[in-house]
Amino acid sequence: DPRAELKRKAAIEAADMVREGMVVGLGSGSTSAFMIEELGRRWAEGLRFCAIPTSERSAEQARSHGIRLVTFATHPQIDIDIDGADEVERGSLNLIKGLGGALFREKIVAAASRKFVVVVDDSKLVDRLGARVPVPVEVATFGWTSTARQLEALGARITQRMDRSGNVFVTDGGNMILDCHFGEIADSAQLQAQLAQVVGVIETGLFIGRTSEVIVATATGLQKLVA
Ligand code: DER
Repeated sequence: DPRAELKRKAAIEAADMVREGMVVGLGSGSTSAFMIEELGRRWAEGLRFCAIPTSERSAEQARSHGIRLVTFATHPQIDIDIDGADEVERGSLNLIKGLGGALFREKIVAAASRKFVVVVDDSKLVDRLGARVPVPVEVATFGWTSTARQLEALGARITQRMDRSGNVFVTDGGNMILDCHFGEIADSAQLQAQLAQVVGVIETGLFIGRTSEVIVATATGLQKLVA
């Protein structure tokens, strides 16, 4: 993946923002994996911090580096959350996340963080959310076909998220994901409000007004976008 090197550079830049003693939100996905690997290197060099992971997969990777994991029970306030995104809207820095299936815990961690830093390569930048990817929506399994009909009434074409072996994907929280294809979204804040009202919807991959800054890796270097 030629973009892997770009993602890695951006992830290292983000990892550099973690200071001694911080409580760190660990994102999920391939870019976050580079960031966790870099934090593992810094932990091995003696940097001490603690972390709250946004997925079992990220937790496993952090544990393999010996990084100290904590929970919200003891650490309700996170200093910096570093995560990837599937789309970043230019200007607003609103996001679509969740193609990795971790959006529910990712949004909880982002919402609990003083600073939410998003790390992407420039292929993720769009003029309008929805341009390239659907909005992942985490729904309760109970009554999901009825929830799906309500989402279709809002204009979504729906695909049920499946896992690699072709079974229905189950999130870390035990729920399902319906990928909602809206096409370009004119007003993502309004859509988020509408989706959140649908009974059976647990959380959506629309991250509106939450981004502190975005580190973008391009072929010619790193860019920093600030909300
Ligand atoms: O699922 C997610 O929200 C991931 O963070 C995703 O948005 C980014 O994954 P990537 O870094 O592998 O592209």
